[in-house]
Amino acid sequence: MIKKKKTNLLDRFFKSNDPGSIEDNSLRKDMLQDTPYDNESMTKIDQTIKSRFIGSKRNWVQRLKSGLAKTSASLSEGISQVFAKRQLDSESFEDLEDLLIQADLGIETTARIVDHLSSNRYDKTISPKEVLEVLANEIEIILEPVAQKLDIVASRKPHVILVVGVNGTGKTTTIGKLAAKYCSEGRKVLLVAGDTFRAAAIEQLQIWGDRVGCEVAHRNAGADSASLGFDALTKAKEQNIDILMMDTAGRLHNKKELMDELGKIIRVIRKVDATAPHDVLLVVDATTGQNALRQVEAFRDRAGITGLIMTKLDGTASGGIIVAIAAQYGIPVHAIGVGEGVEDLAPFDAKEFALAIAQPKNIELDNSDTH
Ligand SMILES: Nc1nc2c(ncn2[C@@H]2O[C@H](COP(=O)(O)OP(=O)(O)O)[C@@H](O)[C@H]2O)c(=O)[nH]1
Ligand SMILES: [Mg+2]
Repeated sequence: MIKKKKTNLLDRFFKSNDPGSIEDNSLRKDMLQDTPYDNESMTKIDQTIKSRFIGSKRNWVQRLKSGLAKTSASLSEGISQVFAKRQLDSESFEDLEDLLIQADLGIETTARIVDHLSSNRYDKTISPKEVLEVLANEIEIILEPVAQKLDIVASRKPHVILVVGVNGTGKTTTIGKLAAKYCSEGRKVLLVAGDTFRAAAIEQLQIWGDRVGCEVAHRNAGADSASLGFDALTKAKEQNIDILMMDTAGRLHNKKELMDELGKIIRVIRKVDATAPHDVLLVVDATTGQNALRQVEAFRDRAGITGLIMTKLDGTASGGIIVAIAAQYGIPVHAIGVGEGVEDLAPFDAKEFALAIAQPKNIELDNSDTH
């Protein structure tokens, strides 16, 4: 199992380049006003701040676990049936392969897990719990390299993020959540209502802007998205904005002219800043299943995506697909959506995710009736 170097807890949840968010620092300051400044008090204060984030982290993990409960239950039930009182042989491997493929984990991941078991345990008995542990381990190894924070480079004024994806995946909501996080860190954020197809989409982003307290550049429905992007970026440069996040209309990945329009947005933005966009984020709905692979491929080829955010992992998600995407494309996964609220964007953690899919707890009770 890959051991992750433990970094500061707050750093793991929030930005790496900053010493701490404005919110954390002001909380620390408020608490210091009534407290003597010594080591013991400082430790207490830091623990209080940490517990706030541990609290929200637990909430995310619970949502993730319940979102993946269906996948994990069918995996653990299936594994219990296949491996109870049975040796590892070619027949049990085939049954395991079927289970893993059904869970959307993908061919590479399935092959990895089966290879691991066949090279180490062939002809031996194995408990369902052990199989699940191997599964969690291998999933973590696959996810670890792609679990990467979205790094905002402070010297870029602005750091430009373009958000793309098919309809209804959660692009606008995710932009709102990210904007809330960045604004709370004291960064100057400009949102761009680049989904000019529908008036409601422009309004939706404006509501998020009002809610989190940041400006939204917009035009009327039907306006040219690329030229809106050009003007917004020009304005952001003049106003020393830290982060510009541009929404785009949802488009089917197999509609050529709509995909070409994304290329146009990028070309026009580059007339203002040749290095932009610095991130092109694909928002993928975890309930989509296998279709997500085709979306990743098309948006990678046509819009040069640099990272993914997977949403709706709180629902009845088919979360295994994220493992298949990681194994096949190796594209960074920056965060996951675990609800519709402003705080429901969790950092993507390989171990947490692996354990949520392969929850060993599910079969601990059944274990007694295996060999
Ligand atoms: N349960 C859940 N719903 C989400 C999540 N992210 C977005 N949504 C919902 O999905 C729907 C579509 O979201 P929207 O941001 O408008 O998608 P867009 O068309 O890609 O911009 C809305 O009802 C959102 O509230 C999530 O992580 N979990
Ligand atoms: Mg939208």
